[in-house]
Amino acid sequence: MNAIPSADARLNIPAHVRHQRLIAWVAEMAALTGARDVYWCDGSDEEYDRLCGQLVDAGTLIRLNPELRPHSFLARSSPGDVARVEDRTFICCENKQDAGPTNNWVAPSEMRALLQTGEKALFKGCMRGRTMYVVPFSMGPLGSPIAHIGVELSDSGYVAVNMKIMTRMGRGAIDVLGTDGDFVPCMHTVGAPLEPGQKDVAWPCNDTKYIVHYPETREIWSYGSGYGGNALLGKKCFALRIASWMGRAAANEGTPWLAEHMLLLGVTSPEGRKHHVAAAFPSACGKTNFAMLVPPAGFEGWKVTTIGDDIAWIKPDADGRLHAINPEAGYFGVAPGTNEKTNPNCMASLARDVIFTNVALTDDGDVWWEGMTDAPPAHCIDWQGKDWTPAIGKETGAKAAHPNARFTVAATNNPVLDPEWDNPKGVAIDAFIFGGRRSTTVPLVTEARNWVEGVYMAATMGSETTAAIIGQQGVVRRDPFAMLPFTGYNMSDYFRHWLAMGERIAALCAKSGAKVPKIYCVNWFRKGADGKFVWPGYGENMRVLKWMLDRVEGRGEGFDQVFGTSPRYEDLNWTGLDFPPARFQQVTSIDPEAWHAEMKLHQELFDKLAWHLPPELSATKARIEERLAA
Ligand code: SAT
Ligand code: MN
Repeated sequence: MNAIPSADARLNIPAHVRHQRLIAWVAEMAALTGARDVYWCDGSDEEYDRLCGQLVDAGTLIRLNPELRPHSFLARSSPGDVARVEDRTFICCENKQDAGPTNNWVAPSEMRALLQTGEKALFKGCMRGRTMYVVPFSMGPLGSPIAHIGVELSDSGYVAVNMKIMTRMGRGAIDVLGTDGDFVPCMHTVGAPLEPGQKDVAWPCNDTKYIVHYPETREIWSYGSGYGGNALLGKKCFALRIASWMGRAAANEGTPWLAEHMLLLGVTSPEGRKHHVAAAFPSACGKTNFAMLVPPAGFEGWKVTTIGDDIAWIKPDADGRLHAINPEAGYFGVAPGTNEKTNPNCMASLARDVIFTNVALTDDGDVWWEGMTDAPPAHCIDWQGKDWTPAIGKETGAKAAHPNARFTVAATNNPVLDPEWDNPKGVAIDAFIFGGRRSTTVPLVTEARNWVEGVYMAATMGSETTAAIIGQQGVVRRDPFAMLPFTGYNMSDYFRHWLAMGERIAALCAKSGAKVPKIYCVNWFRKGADGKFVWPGYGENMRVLKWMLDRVEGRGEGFDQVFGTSPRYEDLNWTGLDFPPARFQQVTSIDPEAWHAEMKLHQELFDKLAWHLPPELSATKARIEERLAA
């Protein structure tokens, strides 16, 4: 450890911290980064308000009109720091093959030289002139056997207050750690040191960005971005990339688990029967909307409740049931498109206590985004701080809110939060849903005939890209399990892990009488010749969900498709919706030509993932092709 002058005084270690490894690491990082001082977050409400106040003074946050949006703030990021940067995201394990062809890989020693040890290492002195916040957090209910602890060191106050909302952050996590508990160290810097006398900017960041994971030593090092999944390291970095590696590594001790990009919801029937569903969709494909779904007309008495909207950690119990927790405590959701019709529960969640990022500011001090209301405001300040009017928007194409504008809000603000959301044991999953954004080809809903076919569907999922990631939008890319940017190891090994999990739970369920979850593939996004979505989506997805749960309960009819089973028109409840059979045909039809082309894309994926690709998947593909040819 490098000695730093009067280290202990600058470290400000609170009396309740008795974890020597943690203290030593904080001291080492303070020395490496040259932070001006160290602040240990306790996670209290008083602290949150104080830090937000400081961020308002610094110009990072704007306090919204307390009458219209109480206890809420707006942040505007730098225009170059608006989404996850997948091409700057690295899995640095010893063996390149373990990261696999879907991840960027650099040898750990090389990356460490670049970030930490080399002469010009990026983290050396990176926090000069700034406070280093120590942010202890639990992913999952405090003390849950499924939960894990992380500690993020960050020079961003914005990160600290977002982590308070997104995780169980503060003193509680320190208490769980005790004197020698395990934690995942998460280093984060915006990469913008301040020289003496230099004035700060509202959103410091760096054009150079590195989002780095060392899965073998369970470390995260993030440089240069202050935005979302690049900076709130509990989320994608820990709860998906590192956790997916941990879950598979745990198979060696006989306790495998899954870390998945899935929402978790509860559905209760009018008779009071409750089921739990986990659903995987790529970023910005409506997970939050689905997790807060309001059952439509014709579904009186049905209730959908939210356990999580983005990530699930899933462990089998001794009876073979898969128990899932939401490791997060808040939602970092896409604002544009959210409104009273698409997601009234979300709008209610956002009534107060929110940090908005990159939405527009109205003249009366409230927020607005595209799709929030039918008519835009006559004038507002756009996400870049510029004047915006509908005329300017039309003329220049400028959006008032960035398409990846986000809200950060506590789960407890959600009026349909499931009572079990904080249960340390989690909820037992009855069905998995996988869905991409596809304007063609993939039908509304298909049930896999068995676990292997379900894994095939999920593995070959494609989706059109969105603003949640930097890069070209609207191009179809294969996004296996909606985990393409989040699987922290070799994708083929990930498929094997899923297949092994299926075998394991099938064996346990055979003994206990429990049921193996069913697997569904959905597509809400088919478009007609007019370029418009055919399926109304949102609350109407309940009709599809109900069919799935009928099937789970051993009722519900369907017919055999090329892959899996789909409902006929008469198998869905249409009460309250005018959706004629011809339109249903448009969203469910299988076009053999499109599917021949699709199968080629599946093969391209399999060629890319040839190393360790489970033979079951190629065999399933061959069977689908036989049916297609028949
Ligand atoms: O920025 S995040 O990674 O947290 C959001 C997303 O892409 O899903
Ligand atoms: Mn996500």
